[in-house]
Amino acid sequence: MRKKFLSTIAFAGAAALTMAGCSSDGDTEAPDDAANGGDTGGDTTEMITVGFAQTGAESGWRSANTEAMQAAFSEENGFELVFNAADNDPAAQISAVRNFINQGVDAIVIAPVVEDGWDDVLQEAQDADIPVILEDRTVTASEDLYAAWVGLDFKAEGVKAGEWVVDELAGDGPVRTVVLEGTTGSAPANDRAEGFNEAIDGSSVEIIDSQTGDFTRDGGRSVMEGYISNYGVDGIDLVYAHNDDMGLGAIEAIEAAGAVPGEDIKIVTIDAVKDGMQALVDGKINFIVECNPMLGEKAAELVKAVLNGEEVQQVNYVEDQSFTQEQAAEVIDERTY
Ligand code: GZL
Repeated sequence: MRKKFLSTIAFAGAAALTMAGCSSDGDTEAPDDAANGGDTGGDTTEMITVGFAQTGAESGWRSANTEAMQAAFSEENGFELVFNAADNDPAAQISAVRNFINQGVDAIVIAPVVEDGWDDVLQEAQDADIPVILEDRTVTASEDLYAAWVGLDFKAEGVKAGEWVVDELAGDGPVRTVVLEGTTGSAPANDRAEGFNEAIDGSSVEIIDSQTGDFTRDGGRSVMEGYISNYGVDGIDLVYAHNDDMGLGAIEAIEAAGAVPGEDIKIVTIDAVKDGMQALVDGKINFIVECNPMLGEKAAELVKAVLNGEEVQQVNYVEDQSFTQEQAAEVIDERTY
């Protein structure tokens, strides 16, 4: 699939220099190779065709991640990107990967919607000698079936969120907590729950309900409406949302019920995208753990290294941080997503 083409810039440049060497005043010194008919064929550049199977467009984080991937896998960086967004549908995503295999792409990058169900299609990619790089979420399939993964430590994000809650909110009385879970079966939903539960274990933080909002704002709002109808705004002390978008939906539901988000009901979320950080600055969210979506450069570096036959690290973590309301106010204007 790799296409070779003359790097037109080098060729045109050499031709221009040759012309300059023949100019009337004779003053422009063209480089020797151009002046004496040297090789001006330029170098050939191989375009790498990459099939990218994105989860969908479910959240602000996903949009930032897609933009970062498209910027990294650009033509000027030597890539031809075949992009598919699966609308959060695991079956559609696996089908998209099968299409990439049939197209004979040079490499496949996947942000897997869910952890399970990947063994067969990853084996098919390996049988077709097409390397697979995972970005963002992980899978339960054997590491032998993909070349590398780049992303964030979701469990650590859940621990950070839980530790802040214990330090800032836990005391004698119970902290009655409702959870807005990410997409069922996804690595971030599983790991952020595990990390948070570990961190609150033995404290007065009490999870009274936990349902999925599928990482979307609408999902967060409708699940929060259900919680408010079941427990009343006075029956809930804290919302732990697995991403900003569901937290922003919860804010809408809390305000519609006449309560004050960030005060009557505290909110802790994960991602730190622009809208979430603004809500944090505005006092409607109390703490955010960042999940850095800028994974494109590392993913592109891994693809090129693997195709060049270089050894690569199987697990590649990207750093992230966390923000209180005061910290968010200091940095929000300089953030890029
Ligand atoms: C996390 C990513 C999650 C984000 C959500 O790396 O997979 O999916 O936290 C996004 O906002 O929808």
